[in-house]
Amino acid sequence: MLTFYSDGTRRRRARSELDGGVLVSPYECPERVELVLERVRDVGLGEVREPEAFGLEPVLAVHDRGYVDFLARCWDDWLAEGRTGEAIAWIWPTRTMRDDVIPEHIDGRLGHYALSADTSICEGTFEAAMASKDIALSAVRHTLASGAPSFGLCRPPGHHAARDQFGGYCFFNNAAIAAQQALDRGVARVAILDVDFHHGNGTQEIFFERDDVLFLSLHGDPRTCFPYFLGHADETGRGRGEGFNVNYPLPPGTAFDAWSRALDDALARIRAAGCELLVVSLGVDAFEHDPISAFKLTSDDFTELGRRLAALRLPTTFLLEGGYAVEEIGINAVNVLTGFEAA
Ligand code: SP5
Ligand code: ZN
Repeated sequence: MLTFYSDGTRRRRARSELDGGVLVSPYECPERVELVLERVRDVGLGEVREPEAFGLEPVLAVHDRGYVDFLARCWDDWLAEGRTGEAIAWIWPTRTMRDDVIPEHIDGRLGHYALSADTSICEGTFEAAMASKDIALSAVRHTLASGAPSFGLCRPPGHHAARDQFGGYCFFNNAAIAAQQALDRGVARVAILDVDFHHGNGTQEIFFERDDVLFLSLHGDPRTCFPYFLGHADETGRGRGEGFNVNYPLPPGTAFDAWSRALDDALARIRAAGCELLVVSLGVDAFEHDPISAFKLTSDDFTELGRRLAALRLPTTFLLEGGYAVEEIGINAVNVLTGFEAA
């Protein structure tokens, strides 16, 4: 299987994440991709290729132009205020205020475009997000052209990024951009299966009213897990999209037996919907030793996940999302891919 990767993913090297009231060194760090890349090479998964540069057009097919402009300029606007730390949102247009007038001041703009305070913006963030979406686009185009599976070693991740919001360490929604690209190139229906521990709120929001993308997510129940405000089972889609959004909220402590029952249900729905392409939002933070998550999957369970995905016999693109047990991230992510290939 081909892997797509570029050093551009390492241009984001944030210093601060607000976690439990203190600023910590971010869980989503550049070492993550270095270790996955090392593992790809160690197991001989296949060639590692540089992505092509696709510019902003495929980004604007799923994201708002004002949002993209905000991301492109945010760091400079922040520096122009004489700030020394990283850009972190601290006020939001909450239920009691207005959200229809976008502020001019960078602090107000950050609040408008951020969905959480865990994600700082620093120098290189926009460039890394551009590299990440180019990796996703290159991977899906390879799968479309050849029918062969591909792995996009994306960083930063994407599934929390909505049409006009960043957060949860995500800026551009790589899976949504890749799925839209496939549709624009003639695929009739795409399935996005999100196995990251956290709900893929951004992907859900982008496709909620559409029937050309079937979105399915297995995740920690939002009653107790980030992102808290989306990801319940009764969110099934709206309008034409009714029935094309499927959430599997699962309780903290869930291990592979219960997790894989939800997985098998999701796979049956992907089959029944006649999807022509599978995009896997491949977070590996459902791992038992992940520092910020609460599921109990083992490294071997990730291999079995790969096997079950292969049974769909669909053209498949894997895109890296979360996974913060940095020591084991390479083993866990690549286990999915080798399990897929062995099947
Ligand atoms: C892509 C992805 O996996 N994003 C996840 C973003 C979660 N950010 C909030 C993390 C809160 C961590 N609190 C854990 C406390 C343990 N010290
Ligand atoms: Zn996650």
